[in-house]
Amino acid sequence: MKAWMEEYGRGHKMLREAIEGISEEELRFKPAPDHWSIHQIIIHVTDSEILSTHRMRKVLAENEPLLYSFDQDQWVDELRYDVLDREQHLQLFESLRLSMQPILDHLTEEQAERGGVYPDGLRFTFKQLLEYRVQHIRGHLAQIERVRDAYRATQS
Ligand code: NI
Repeated sequence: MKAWMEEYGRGHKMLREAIEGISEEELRFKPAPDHWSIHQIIIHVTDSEILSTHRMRKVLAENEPLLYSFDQDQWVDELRYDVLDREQHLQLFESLRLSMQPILDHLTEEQAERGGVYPDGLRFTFKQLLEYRVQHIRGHLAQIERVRDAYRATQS
């Protein structure tokens, strides 16, 4: 659990490092019409963080609450991620993670095992939700690398 918390705390730094020095053209590049640009990935990661921070707080505050998911592709289109401000979202992501830090610092074993249930009946504990947050960033960092490879391929 400690290692997950530590990486959770570094998520913002990892994202910043992954996009450091990348040109706006590359940040907006889409490997295919239905694939996300790095810009869109950053906004998605933040939107996902808004929902999951709420989810993590709900699990701690309420007794076996109902948890919600979102249709991520629909959000990209309907919220027009292309016109949203990336820097604002990076700051928001950082604030969300920082806001959880005192909660994590004082987390008891009982709290770590508290859970919530999705409409399909799947139950997740706070600990699992936290681990999923870390894996979510890992997955999207790998995706950013794939987009960068695809961009480089168009430049040669
Ligand atoms: Ni995602």
